[in-house]
Amino acid sequence: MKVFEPIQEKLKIALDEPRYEHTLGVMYTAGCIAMAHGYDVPKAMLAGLLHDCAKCMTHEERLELCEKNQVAVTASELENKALLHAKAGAILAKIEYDITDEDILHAIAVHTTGEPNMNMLDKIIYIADYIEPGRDKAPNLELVRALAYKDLDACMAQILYDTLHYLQSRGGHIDQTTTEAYEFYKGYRKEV
Ligand code: DGI
Ligand code: FE
Ligand code: FE
Repeated sequence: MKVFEPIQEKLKIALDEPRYEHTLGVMYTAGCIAMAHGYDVPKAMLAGLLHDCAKCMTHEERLELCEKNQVAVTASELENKALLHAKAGAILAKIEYDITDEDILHAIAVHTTGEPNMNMLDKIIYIADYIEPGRDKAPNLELVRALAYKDLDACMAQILYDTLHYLQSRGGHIDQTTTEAYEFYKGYRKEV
């Protein structure tokens, strides 16, 4: 959409090419999921477009960004460098891309771990990130893609279940928020 072009031009410079491609995938997928559930489509697209805006900075740059904006970094985010781009992304979306909508900033902040009791935009972005067309490695992708348009909570439950299993198999530290999110959503999971 024309209104997103200035942001797209900026992101094209801030991100590497595969990440920019992924970002467009998430933008369109978030728009589609929003349509299916009667949510504000441009708002979901904008959140999708910006969700990984801090992904291609260094860990040090992300730490500095948090510090300068008085945002606390957890021990888990210090230890697991894959996590901080979500929180840093929300800060960057606000100060660098002039986003004032708190729902969009929140959806960006929680897009990696999820959290208990997410609002509709949070779920749309979390799910779009996992199922966008460029993703091909996740287990149960066909099921999760179908659920995205039918039942957001069941979809969340399945993605969190598969993500926890993946993280466990990798043997890395699992962020407490990811576990809490799964505990919240697991009751919605449909047996596969
Ligand atoms: O930024 P993307 O690659 O598009 O996707 P994302 O924001 O979901 O980040 C995925 C990465 O985050 C992946 O490397 C796994 C990691 N991750 C997600 N939850 C946890 C986690 N890593 C740790 N250590 N603990 C978690 O709970
Ligand atoms: Fe991300
Ligand atoms: Fe992403």
